[in-house]
Amino acid sequence: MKKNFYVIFLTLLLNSFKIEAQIFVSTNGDDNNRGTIDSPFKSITKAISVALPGDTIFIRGGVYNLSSTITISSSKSGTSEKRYYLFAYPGEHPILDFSSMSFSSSNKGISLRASYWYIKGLDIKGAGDNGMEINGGSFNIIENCAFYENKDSGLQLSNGASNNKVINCDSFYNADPSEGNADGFAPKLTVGTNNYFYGCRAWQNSDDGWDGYLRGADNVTTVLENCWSFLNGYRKDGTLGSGNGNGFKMGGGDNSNSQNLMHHFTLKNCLAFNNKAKGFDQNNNAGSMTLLNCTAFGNKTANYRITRQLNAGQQLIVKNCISYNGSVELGSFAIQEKNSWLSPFKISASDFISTDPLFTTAPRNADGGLPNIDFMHLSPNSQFIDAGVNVGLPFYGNAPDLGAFEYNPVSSISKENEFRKDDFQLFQNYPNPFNPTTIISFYLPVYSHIKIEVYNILGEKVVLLTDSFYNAGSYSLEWNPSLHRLQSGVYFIKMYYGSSSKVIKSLFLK
Ligand SMILES: [Ca+2]
Ligand SMILES: [Ca+2]
Ligand SMILES: [Ca+2]
Ligand SMILES: [Ca+2]
Repeated sequence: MKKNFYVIFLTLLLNSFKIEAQIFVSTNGDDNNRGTIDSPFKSITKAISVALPGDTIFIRGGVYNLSSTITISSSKSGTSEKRYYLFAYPGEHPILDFSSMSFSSSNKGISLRASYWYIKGLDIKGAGDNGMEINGGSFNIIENCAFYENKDSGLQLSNGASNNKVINCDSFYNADPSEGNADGFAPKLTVGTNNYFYGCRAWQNSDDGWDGYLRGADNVTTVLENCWSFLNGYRKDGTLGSGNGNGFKMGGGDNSNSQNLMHHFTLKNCLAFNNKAKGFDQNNNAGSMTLLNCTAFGNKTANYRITRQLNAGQQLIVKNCISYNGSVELGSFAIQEKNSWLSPFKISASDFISTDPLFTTAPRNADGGLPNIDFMHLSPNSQFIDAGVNVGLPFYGNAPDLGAFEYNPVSSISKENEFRKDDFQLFQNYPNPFNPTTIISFYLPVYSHIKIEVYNILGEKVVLLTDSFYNAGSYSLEWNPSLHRLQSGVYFIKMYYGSSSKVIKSLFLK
């Protein structure tokens, strides 16, 4: 009795002083426990049932085998001042495995009907429908979650869901039995307005990477920034599926959209490649579409296809975009500027450091950001560097570049070698800046022909450091620019191997 008194007293105290609680869930917990770190609950639903606005539910690592939907009802909404937090415990990796669910539209993994939740760090797999559906909820943040092997779209936004932010999430291998419905991210059908995706990846979903097809909703806006969509329409095993297979599908409606429904899309710094059908696809959207600094590569049907006339007063704006190895089909109404298919550009593989997508599914950085890889990044001599028009996005150098990846030798290169255990590596020279000599180290996973050249700031080759065959392993070269009568300044050191190359930036200070 005494203990109960204290619990009641403490609860009153917590409520009256609005002290946020931490509630813990663990695979070895028990719902009769107190929900503390030492006495965790077993089920997420139990934690949700006792949580109050401002509370944080921490999910400990491990696999949670779940067979019924976790519903967060609208009565559990927070406020802009006091969210609910549903977080992976820091440094741990909870996997919510719904694989025992049968295929059914009512078998979502998480059904988020509330607003002002912040959900972070969860894997959600195997659900009988969506991995997560935001059903009418607004102002939620979904960060660093992965949705995979669900039997409909990984993350769907429905029933007026608006003003949600989806940050650094992955959605892949989602497939419905017919293969025609499961998208990676689906702000579609009855979605609300002003939803935002940042740093997300969608790959090998049976239907589309993103899908903004409308039925019920109209005149809604979705914004995507720094998102990648690839190999949609292909199965987990890599074989061709029967779904639509578009990268970013921006709209449409029934009967080729005879209702002229509008899904206004803005895509900035987005990348679509190797999708079964189109990279950036209008799908009869009658609303405005703005594509800034996007890159499309190798999409089978078309890299860009936006040809249907828009509703009066709507605009298609395409600026600073790149298309490589695929067609561009834009209506004459498009407002275009500085795209790679326009004069005077003539695109080629040499514009890119790498066109090999090998690492695009690599693990994310520690901060949850997309992996730092050189795929479709501009090579130091590319015609597209500083060749764009100012569209209000941050840029380096004298002007914006074309494409999804602004060329920034200093930061992009220093981070570049973070996770390449099986790949060729060219390490940042040391010391740097340097005088009089510096060490250039590189690593080869296999016996290779290696050429290392140095270029000045004008892109002129000034030194050949090596051109030879090397066994697998690590090597170091010492370089003394004075021996080549070079002046102080920036030099780019470029290693060629096979048909690829890597580059680092160095600073020689005499
Ligand atoms: Ca469904
Ligand atoms: Ca479809
Ligand atoms: Ca679709
Ligand atoms: Ca630039």
